[in-house]
Amino acid sequence: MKCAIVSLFLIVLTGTARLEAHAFLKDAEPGVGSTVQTSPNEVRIRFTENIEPSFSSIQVFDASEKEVDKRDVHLDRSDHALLQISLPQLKAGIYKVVWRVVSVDTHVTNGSFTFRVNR
Ligand SMILES: [Cu+2]
Repeated sequence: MKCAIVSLFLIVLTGTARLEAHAFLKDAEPGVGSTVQTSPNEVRIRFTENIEPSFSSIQVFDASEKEVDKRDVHLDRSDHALLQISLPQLKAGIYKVVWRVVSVDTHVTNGSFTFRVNR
């Protein structure tokens, strides 16, 4: 009987874990690992969950690790799963995007990717 209760408990736990929704990167612009021919005006990342903007960030670094974004990270007005940050005119090169977000369920996730500007 004790064993059955433990098993049931495990099933419930597993079920909960599967239903839990964390914010992961769904798609990005410029795309993950992509090459673009013109300097993008912004980096836009769409997540799988809505984002809490006050605790979320995107940073964009050039090859010398210098932050190049305009530090104005904000959510799209109508899509709260879409976080964006403005960029100045970028020179040709490889840029690294580092994101760290808190979804509305308060879970923290982070990641990074690169894109290349070919001009
Ligand atoms: Cu979550």
